[in-house]
Amino acid sequence: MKQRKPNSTAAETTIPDEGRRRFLGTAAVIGVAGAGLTAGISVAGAADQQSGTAANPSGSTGEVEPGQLDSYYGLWSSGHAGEMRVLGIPSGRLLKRIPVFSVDCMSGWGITNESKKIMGTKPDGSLIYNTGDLHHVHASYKEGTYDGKYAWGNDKLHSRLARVRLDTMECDRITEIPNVQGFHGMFPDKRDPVDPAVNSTTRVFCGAEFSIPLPNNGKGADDVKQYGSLFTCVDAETMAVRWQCRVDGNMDLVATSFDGKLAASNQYNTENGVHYEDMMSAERDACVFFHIARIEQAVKDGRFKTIGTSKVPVVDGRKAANTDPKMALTCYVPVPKNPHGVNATPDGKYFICAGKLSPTATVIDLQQVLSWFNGALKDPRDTVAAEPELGLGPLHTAFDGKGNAYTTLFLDSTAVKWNIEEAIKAYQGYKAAKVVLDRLDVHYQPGHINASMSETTQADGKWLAVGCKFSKDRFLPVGPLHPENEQIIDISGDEMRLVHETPVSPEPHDFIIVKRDLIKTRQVYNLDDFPNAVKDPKECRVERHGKKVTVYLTALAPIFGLREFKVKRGDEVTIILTNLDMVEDLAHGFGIANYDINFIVHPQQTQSVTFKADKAGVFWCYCTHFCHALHLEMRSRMIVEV
Ligand code: K7E
Ligand code: CUA
Ligand code: CA
Repeated sequence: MKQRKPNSTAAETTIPDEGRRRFLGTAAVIGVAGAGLTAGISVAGAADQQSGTAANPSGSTGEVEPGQLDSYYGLWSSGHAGEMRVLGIPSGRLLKRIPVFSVDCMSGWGITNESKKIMGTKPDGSLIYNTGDLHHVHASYKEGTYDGKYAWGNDKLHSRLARVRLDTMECDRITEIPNVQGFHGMFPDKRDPVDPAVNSTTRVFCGAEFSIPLPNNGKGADDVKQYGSLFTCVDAETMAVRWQCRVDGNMDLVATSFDGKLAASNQYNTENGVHYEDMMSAERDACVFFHIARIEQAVKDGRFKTIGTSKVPVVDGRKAANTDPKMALTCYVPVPKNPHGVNATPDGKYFICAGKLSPTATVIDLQQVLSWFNGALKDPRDTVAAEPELGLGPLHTAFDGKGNAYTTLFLDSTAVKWNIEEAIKAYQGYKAAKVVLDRLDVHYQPGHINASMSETTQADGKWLAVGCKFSKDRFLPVGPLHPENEQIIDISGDEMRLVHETPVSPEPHDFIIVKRDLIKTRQVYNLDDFPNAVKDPKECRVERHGKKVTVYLTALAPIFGLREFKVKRGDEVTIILTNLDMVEDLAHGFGIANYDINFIVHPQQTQSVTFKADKAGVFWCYCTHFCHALHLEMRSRMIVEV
């Protein structure tokens, strides 16, 4: 197998001159702000920069020259780091880490009252969870392509679904899913629901990998028959859990159809095994399909139960309860041994399940699945349109919008390009079908793979990223754990060409690559969006109600509104801090020595923290984020009196 090198030096992106000028203009304003107090600058530059997307002519190196912008946002998972990451694509440059499930001083995530409210707290005010495991990132759709509104990430560890708003690229909601463990695959609707009477907003569908006793209340641990897995539907806007559907076996990844009718999850444990060996005894497992409209009708009709203390309606999608296809909520399509990954083709016709323990990928025809649900097709296996042999350890599949699929082969350390229609012809017995078009070594053991705009109607066939689980010898060693390796591949030509690679902190799983002009970010908050904002330095003060003390503070470079404030030992202190600066990128930090508090507040934003003043003395509070030539002088004193 070959490994190809880049062969040209074509620059990747250009910014239109107009956007460029405004960008430089905004940067200059920051400099001015540094010298004094500038107000009233509206920040439109960033939106302008995002217009226009450069092509990658075949032969591009993927190199983005200094000062140039990437043409895509990569929204990356981070696994046990618990955060979402933003990479520029094709450069692979890390642009931002978005804290989601883990505490992070960069933003004060898990430290401010506002972030704690999103993350969830115990009665004593401490976080319910300090850890997470974010595997999958998917963004909101409108009419088959990204609308730039939200991105979601799952927490496999504590079964939570988080939402990140894409205008600020900050997490705004986290929902815990009841009665499941190992919440793994997740995918939002790709269009507004078919029947507006049944549901008014789009949904996010969630699979659960581990079965648990239902209810999980300390009884039934030894009775496998009481174990089950639930497929969950969450409302995209309210983030409330709408309904759940109990299945036989487990679930892994999730895909949704472009017409809003079907969702599916691959199942590797149809054996309902509790131990490792048991999960591999069957030659075939399944891809379970959900008939969404029927499930929502069943919920509406009251044909559901609830489990344990949860009020969420649970419908029965198990085989025994769904023997009549015309009434069935679920359809179990047999696919070879322990599949992993299920992906929807951008033409809306097929779901593709990768084989993992089978060297195949299974192409399932969605029209045929609907036929089965209508009683026109007897055997669910007849929904399979193709099952090409690709190589060892197929895991995930991406698309170029030209009828080709790209599948990672974990054991072969290869990405394989194959043609879907040719695979269908081969399955129908056409001997001359040319299924596999190209193979490329990747380094090493690839898991997820994705292409620019892959699972949208705008799949553009430009860039492919491969998340390699092991980098081995590719980077300077840094102790026992090597970085992972995200490899960027040009797929604009007939052959895949590796253009470069980026080491990333372990361990990302899934990611998506979104055209940059589909995401419009904002840089300055609206002061009025914060009811507790301190709108003028003159409003800075200390208010006491018994042992509860509130400190109202402003930050305006390079000065905090109070040079000092006094509280008493034993007080419960709440500090409310508003950043009155109005210029993009002019964040201030607030750290209190020996009090374990550190957060930042963005222009026109208000953040607060609450803590017990349990140590007497003088404690410097200083700006922890470089903001100004006099940043070091930007301080206040908290005096805790005995
Ligand atoms: Cu790593 Cu998407 Cu959790 Cu496959 S999953 S590799
Ligand atoms: Cu304000 Cu540094
Ligand atoms: Ca199995």
